[in-house]
Amino acid sequence: MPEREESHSAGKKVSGSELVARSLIKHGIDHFFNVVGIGIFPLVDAIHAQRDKIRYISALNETSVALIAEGYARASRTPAVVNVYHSSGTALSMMAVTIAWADHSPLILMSTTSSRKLNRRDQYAAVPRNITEMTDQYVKWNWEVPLAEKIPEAIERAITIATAPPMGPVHIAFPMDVYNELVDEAIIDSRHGISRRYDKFIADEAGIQEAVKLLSRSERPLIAAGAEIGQYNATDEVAELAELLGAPIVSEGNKSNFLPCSANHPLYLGQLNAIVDIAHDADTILVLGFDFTESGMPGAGRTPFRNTNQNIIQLSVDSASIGKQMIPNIGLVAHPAPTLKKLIEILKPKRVSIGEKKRKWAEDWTQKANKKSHEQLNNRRADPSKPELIEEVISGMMEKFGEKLIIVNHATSGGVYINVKELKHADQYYAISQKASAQGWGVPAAIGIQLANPNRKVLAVVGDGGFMFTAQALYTAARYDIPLTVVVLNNQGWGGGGYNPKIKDGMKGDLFLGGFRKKPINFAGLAKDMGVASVRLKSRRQIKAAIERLSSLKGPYLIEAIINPEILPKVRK
Ligand SMILES: Cc1ncc(C[n+]2csc(CCOP(=O)(O)OP(=O)(O)O)c2C)c(N)n1
Ligand SMILES: [Mg+2]
Repeated sequence: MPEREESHSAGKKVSGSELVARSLIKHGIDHFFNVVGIGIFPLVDAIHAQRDKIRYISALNETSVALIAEGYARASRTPAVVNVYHSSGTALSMMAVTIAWADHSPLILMSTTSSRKLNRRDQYAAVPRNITEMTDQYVKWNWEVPLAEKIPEAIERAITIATAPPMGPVHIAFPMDVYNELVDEAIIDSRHGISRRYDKFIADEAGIQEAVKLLSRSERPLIAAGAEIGQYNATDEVAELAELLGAPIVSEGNKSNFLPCSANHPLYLGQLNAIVDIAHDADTILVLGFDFTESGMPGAGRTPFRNTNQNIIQLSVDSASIGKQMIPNIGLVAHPAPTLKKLIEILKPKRVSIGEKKRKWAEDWTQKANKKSHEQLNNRRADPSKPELIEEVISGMMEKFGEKLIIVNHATSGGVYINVKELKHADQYYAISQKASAQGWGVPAAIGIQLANPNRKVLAVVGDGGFMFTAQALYTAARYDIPLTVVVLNNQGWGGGGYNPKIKDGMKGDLFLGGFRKKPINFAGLAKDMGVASVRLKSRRQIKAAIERLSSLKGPYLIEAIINPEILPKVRK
């Protein structure tokens, strides 16, 4: 017998499931998200054995648990690990994978799949081919781990790839028998688990110089700052640059998954969709890690960045995004924080003049943006001089929790009631991008965001239709006393987005289950029956007490705010 094998039989053995737990801990993973099932029990036992280092979080189905993990990954900007059951569980968790792809969350999906002896047969919880094929379109990398001894390598690769800019989801699969496979400690490569990465890469200096030249000459400069700025923590740099240039800032998408600067910055005008013409009016646009969703814009299919008589400077951590949605004059591939710092450093001594004309340009657009948001809000109030109940709930929460508050916006047409301008810091706000647009994200993601921010207060604002996609996720918050607050805007169903006229359209209305008028749902009652403290708000007299009640609660809270269903679909422009 060869010498090496002899030493194996004499050496200490470790099981595949222990290797998974050990490798996760080695990489600093401190939450394990899972729904259990046949094949996964040995792994859950191994995680449980390490419960002082890794917290086990479960949910009633894989859609919820994977969305909770996505929220955790998004907010912490660190990998979140979710392990799911065979074909069906992987299919249910795919919603989170599509969102993690769109919004670049470092989600690590692990499927437990058929044992190596039985795969590709029609057997228990069968998978027709490799389960990793399910995620092929959405992940940066996937791998079905062939041997238990490869587990440390698989986990290190998954974490490294998911977190390398641009961040995004990965998928690894474990045939269920690898959890019980015993491996000799001696053959496990101890190098795994110690890789450090330095990735704050700065753009080519020649490109930065070119950008400085164009920006300092510009009379109508605009900063289109996208989610990358918030995700890679370059929000202070964006604010400083805007001030140096006298340039207004617009953010991406309908809701912006990360804010690019504090929303109360005087140069922040809100989302580009609302004032898309500013992009046509600007002479130079600095496009920073920005994804725009054309279908949500006036004149869909027509890029707001024309690239004629206009200079476009595009910066992204993702080389594949340069030129994808617009063709820039200057494309910079780099991490935004050091690159913007360098840009500021070169620009500062130049003392770019912010003359009368330039100041007026920015002021005019600020006024237009403010007017537009006032109009939108007033159109969605029964009486323009009186805030709706939900607005008062949100402002009451802002008052009570101050800078500790984090708002998760998945309110569909009710998003207009969230006054982001009241938020002092970019890290007080999360939303799903239009690129991901997936009803049901809000509540479970907010649970994950609360887990990632145990000392903050998460307030999820959701529509009643969206809430019903994943309402049972709240049971996780109830069981683990996760103290988020959820506000459900009850407008009797799918109110905006063109659904309402269809729902009201006689017989056709019966086709759309999303109108809850015929059979109203009691959201506060539903929450209460799952063990979540709740209140149904019908009048403003109840608001103060409803918010005060939070002081005595340990776990989650649901506030159902009633609104006249006619209000939200009133304006649809
Ligand atoms: C997974 C998924 N399915 C379907 C849709 C299409 N959709 C967009 S909005 C909406 C209804 C939202 O209703 P609600 O949350 O009550 O919002 P409201 O318009 O009433 O404010 C649906 C079904 C979607 N975005 N995601
Ligand atoms: Mg609704």
